[in-house]
Amino acid sequence: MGEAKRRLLPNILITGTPGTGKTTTAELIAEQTGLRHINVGELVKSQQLHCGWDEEHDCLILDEDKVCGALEDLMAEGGVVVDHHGCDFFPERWFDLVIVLQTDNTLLYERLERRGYSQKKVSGNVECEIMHVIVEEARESYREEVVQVLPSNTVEELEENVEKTVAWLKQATALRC
Ligand code: DAT
Repeated sequence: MGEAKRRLLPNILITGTPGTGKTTTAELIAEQTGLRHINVGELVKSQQLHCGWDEEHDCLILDEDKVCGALEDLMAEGGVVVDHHGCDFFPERWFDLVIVLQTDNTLLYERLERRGYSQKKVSGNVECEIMHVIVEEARESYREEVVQVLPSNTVEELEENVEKTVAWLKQATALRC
């Protein structure tokens, strides 16, 4: 039996370019389902799971091995919703559902400017969204049936994405019992 079947509850990854709504979506899913939310960026900061500062991209350099080591036991247990802007370094076996959020360029630009990012960082991230970098990364890293690409432009779409995920979780959990 695979590891995914042994977990009592499924694990979900919410990924996408910064600003697409990963944390907001993951928090709502956790609130409505009781799943444990892990924001990888916060975990990296609080547990020092990095190897310094990337001057060019204006962000911490993740120590991917340390991040995976810190999450392994929790992921084996199941019932976790992880949010992170990258997805290719996690073990594929960890996730039963991978959601990639997408946002229109203009909206994303505004959200990132509001966040106080530098012009360079805003443009870099918007370009990443235009090039579908994270969608491609998810499709290369996980089985096709596990990956769902969802729009995240409006509050209505946010609510719909949460609803769909909660419904998916109910069904997946019922199948496991
Ligand atoms: P991320 O975790 O992907 O960086 P976030 O959850 O912090 O993104 O959201 C960035 C901002 O955009 C925040 O102010 C909440 C808002 N937001 C997120 N998803 C949205 C949506 N679908 N519609 C409108 N605003 C949204």
